Amino acid sequence: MRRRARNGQATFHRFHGRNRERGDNTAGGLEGFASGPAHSRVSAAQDGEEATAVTVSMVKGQRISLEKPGGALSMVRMGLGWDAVKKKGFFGSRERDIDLDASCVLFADQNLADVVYFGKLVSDDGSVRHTGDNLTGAGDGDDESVIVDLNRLPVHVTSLVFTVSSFNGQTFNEVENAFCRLVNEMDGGELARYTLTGGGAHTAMVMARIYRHGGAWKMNAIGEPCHGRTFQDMLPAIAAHA
Ligand SMILES: [Ca+2]
Repeated sequence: MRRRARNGQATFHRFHGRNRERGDNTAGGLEGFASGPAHSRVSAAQDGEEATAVTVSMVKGQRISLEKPGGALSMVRMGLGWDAVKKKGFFGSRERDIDLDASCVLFADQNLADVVYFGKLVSDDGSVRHTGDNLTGAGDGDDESVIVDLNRLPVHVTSLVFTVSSFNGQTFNEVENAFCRLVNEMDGGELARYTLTGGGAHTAMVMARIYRHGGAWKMNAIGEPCHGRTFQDMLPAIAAHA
């Protein structure tokens, strides 16, 4: 779904010409990641589907391997969801729609390679696809998703950083139940989930990264608050996690 109210979308494609800056605090704050899952639970997967039997509930900074027992992952979906905080008022509780936008920034080492977001739903090579803009956060489950065909991803792409940003500048104090979760798109099994807690005066978050590591894929729960209404505003913060 496109929103005509968003003027200047075409200019976003100019990011290819931007300076490819890298934050100088690249590793800062990432060293203390947890060594194991916060907890695991058994999902509704049927007997025998070992690969999808466990969801890892990730904590901020945690890294996990995404290797499946018995075979590599081929297609994954990063689903992002949120709800608007319900505010109690004179006429009862009400909620104001909040339009968060999921973006996925592709990096080749530290260089920006491509981006997928509401204004560009498919990566140049077709391997990364955004399922479309959600303007309100209404409903349960994933509000916006990015599907990644890991096998089709060019070999020079080394990491994908997933962000959410608040298009109308509303802060995370107006957001609740925000999460991202990585799903095996082939069977629907949830591989990992990272839930945000607390609000905050920020308007954007670097949520997570999936990256190549020794020929395998890993996921890193980042959870770094930042500011920006689009991924462009957040590029220095995003690049620090490339
Ligand atoms: Ca949106």
